[in-house]
Amino acid sequence: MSASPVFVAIIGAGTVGSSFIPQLQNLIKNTTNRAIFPILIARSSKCLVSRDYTGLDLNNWSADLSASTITPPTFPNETLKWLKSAPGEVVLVDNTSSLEIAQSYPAFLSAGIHIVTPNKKGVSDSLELWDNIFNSARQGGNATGGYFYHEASCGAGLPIINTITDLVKTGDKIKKVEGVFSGTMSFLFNTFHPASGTCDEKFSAIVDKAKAAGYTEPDPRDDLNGLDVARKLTILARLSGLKVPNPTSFPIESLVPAELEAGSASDFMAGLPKFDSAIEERKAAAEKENKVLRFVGKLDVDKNQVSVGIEAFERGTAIASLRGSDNVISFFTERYGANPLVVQGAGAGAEVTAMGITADLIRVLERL
Ligand code: NHO
Repeated sequence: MSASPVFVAIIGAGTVGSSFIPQLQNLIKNTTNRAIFPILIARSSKCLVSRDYTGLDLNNWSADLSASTITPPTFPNETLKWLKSAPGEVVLVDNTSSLEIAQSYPAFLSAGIHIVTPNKKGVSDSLELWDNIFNSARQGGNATGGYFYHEASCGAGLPIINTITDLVKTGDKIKKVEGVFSGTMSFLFNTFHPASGTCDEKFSAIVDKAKAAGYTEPDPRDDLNGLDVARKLTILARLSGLKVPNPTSFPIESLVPAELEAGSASDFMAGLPKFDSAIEERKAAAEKENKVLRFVGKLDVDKNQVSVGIEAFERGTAIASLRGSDNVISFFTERYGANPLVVQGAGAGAEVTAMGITADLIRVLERL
C-alpha cells in the first residue's frame, strides 16, 4: 500500500445505499494501493460504527444493521467532530434525500471532508445553499476544502453532470438542454403509451410497478409532481450559468391530483386509481394525432427559460421511441452546433444510481 488510507462514512442505507455498499466492498477489494475503511453506515434510527476507525466488516452489513441497537451520532455536530478526528482523509456518502443533511455540506466541506451524493436537495434547493456548497468545496477554489461530486443527482449513473461540467470548463457555451430526465416518468409513459403496440394497463398500476422497481423517489409524488425533473433542470441550468433561484421558480406540470397532495405516500398510492380517467383522456387526444405522450424538461439559456411537463411526440422521434426507464438528454451547445451531444440510457434504479456514486468516490480517491 502506498497511498494514505481513506475513511468512508455512509449516511442512508435504503434502496440506493443498499446497492452502493456491495459496490464499495468490491472497490475495497480491487484497490490495491490504498486501504479504504468503511467506518459508519447510518439509517435514521440506528447505525453500525467503527469508533476506533479500524473499519466495519461489510459481509453481513444488512443483518448487522438490522440487529444493531446503536443510535447514529447526531448530525451534524457529533458526526462532524468524529469524522474530523479520523486519522486520514474522509469521504461522506450521503444516500439520503434529506435537505437537513444537505444544508450541512458546507460545514463538512470546509472541514476538509469530501462528499459524494445522489441527493438532489443540496444542489437544487436555494441558490444560497448552492453557492455555499461550491464556495466551500475544493473545486470552488477552497484549497483546504473537501471535493464535492454529485453525478447521480441527475440521470443516475449516466454521465450528465460530468459532461456539462466538461463542456463549460473547456469553454463551450450551453444553449439548450432538452429531454426526458426522469426514469420514473420515462417508464410510466413508455409503458402507458408505447410507440408501437398498445397498453391496457391503468396508469396507477404502472406507478405501483415503478415504485416496486426502485425507480421512484421515496415518495412517488416527488416524481409525479414534476419536482424531481425540476430539481434536475435546476442543477443543469445552474451549471450552464443561469441563476435559477429554486426548483419551483419556473412552470412545472404536476400529475399529482390536488386531492392527493396531502397525506402519506401510501394514502397517495391508494387514492391514485380514482384519477386514471383524466390521463386516459389525454392519451386518447394524442392518439388522434398519431402521437404519444412523454414527460419532458427543457432549458433555454439564451431565453432564460426552464419548463417541465407532458408533450405529445410524433411516433418515430427519439423521445417517442424511448424504452424502459431510459433518459435521453440532448445538449445543444455552440461547439456541437445543430447536432446535439446526446446521452441516453437507464436513468433510475438502485444499481445504476449506486454506480454514479461509486464512480464519484473513485474520482475523489484519484485526486487524493
Ligand atoms: P430511501 O430508500 O428512502 O433511503 C434513504 C435512507 O436514508 C434510509 O436508510 C433512511 O433511513 C436514511 N436516512 C434518511 N434521513 C436520515 C438521517 N437524517 N440520518 C441517517 N439516515 C437517514 O431512498 P433511496 O431511494 O435510496 O434514495 C436515496 C437518495 O438517492 C435520494 O436522495 C434520491 O433522490 C437519490 N437518487 C435516487 C435515484 C433512484 O433511482 N432511486 C436516482 C437519483 C438519486 O437517478 C435516479 C433518479 O433520478 C430517480 C428518479 N426518481 C427518476 O428519475 O425516476
